[in-house]
Amino acid sequence: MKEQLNAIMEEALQKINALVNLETLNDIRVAYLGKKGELTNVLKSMKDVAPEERPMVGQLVNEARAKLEEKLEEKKTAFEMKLREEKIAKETIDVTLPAKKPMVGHRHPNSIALDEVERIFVGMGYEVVEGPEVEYDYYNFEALNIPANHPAKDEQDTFYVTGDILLRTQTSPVQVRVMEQGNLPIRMIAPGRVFRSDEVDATHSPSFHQIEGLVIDKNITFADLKGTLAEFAKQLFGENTKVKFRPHHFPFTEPSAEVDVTCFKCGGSGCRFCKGSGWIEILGCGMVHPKVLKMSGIDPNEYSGFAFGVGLERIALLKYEIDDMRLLYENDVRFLKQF
Ligand code: 2NM
Repeated sequence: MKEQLNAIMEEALQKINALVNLETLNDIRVAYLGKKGELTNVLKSMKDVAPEERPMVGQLVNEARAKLEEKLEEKKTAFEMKLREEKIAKETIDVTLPAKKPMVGHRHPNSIALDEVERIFVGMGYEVVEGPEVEYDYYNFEALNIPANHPAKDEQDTFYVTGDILLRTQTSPVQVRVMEQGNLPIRMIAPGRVFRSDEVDATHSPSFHQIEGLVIDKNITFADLKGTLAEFAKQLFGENTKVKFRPHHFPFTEPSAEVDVTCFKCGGSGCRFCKGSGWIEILGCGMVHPKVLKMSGIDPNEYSGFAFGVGLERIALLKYEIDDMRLLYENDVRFLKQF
């Protein structure tokens, strides 16, 4: 029995030593240590061994098994080490290669334009005030001298949440809220998102952004309005920019005007950009209607004021020469990072 065991061991160890790769290692494990393996066979023939010798033989088989397992494990570790070393030798990592840059976002043209407009007005002592996008009909229309059945209400036909709550069509309701608080004088701009029932095209969107300005103090005149907007236009479009006021009508101001600036591309001589006119329309404005002041608790005999409204997208499109408003809403980084 002992000789048989020795012979098996010698053969097994030889085979293990002769192994050339991991794949055949397991075959040897099965052949010697498996359920039908050589060592198991030896144990099975234990019945032929004299009872007093059985413990000794059992121990020998166990020692043999342990030894084979140890050798197999050694060999396995050696193969795995070798494989890893080969892999490392093959993979050359060039630590001097530039790293992959993480994708970073970019400020939206609307945000860049808004920052610019805010900087200009904050520089003139204005406060920036925000308010709710979901408004009462009262603040959005009624308090701005647009009563029920007013045709302007039809033009601005909007998104109603309930009969008297809606998505604001302008940011002037923020100004009504400030006027109601009664802390005079007021110098403010109200930037923010507004909503109108418009079809999407190159110059329209059902949701866009406005910046409305309001100044209320004693002795505020149309001359203050003109001077303020002339300065604004210069700072936004360049020192040589001139402004032109054309009479217009808004329900909340009287008198009212639309303002054009000289084309910053051609300087006013006429080009493709300004469609040959030399002028580009940028905003609406006027002297706050006495009825609007009165409704918010301000005495029009003591105080007067001016207001204006500009479209943020319109400014961004003009300033960055973007020809389609839809580009501003697609969030394509390749587009956004140009500005
Ligand atoms: C515009 C044009 C003219 C305007 C009026 C007011 C308020 F609240 F004082 F009555 N805020 N903004 C105004 C005036 C807005 O947008 C084209």
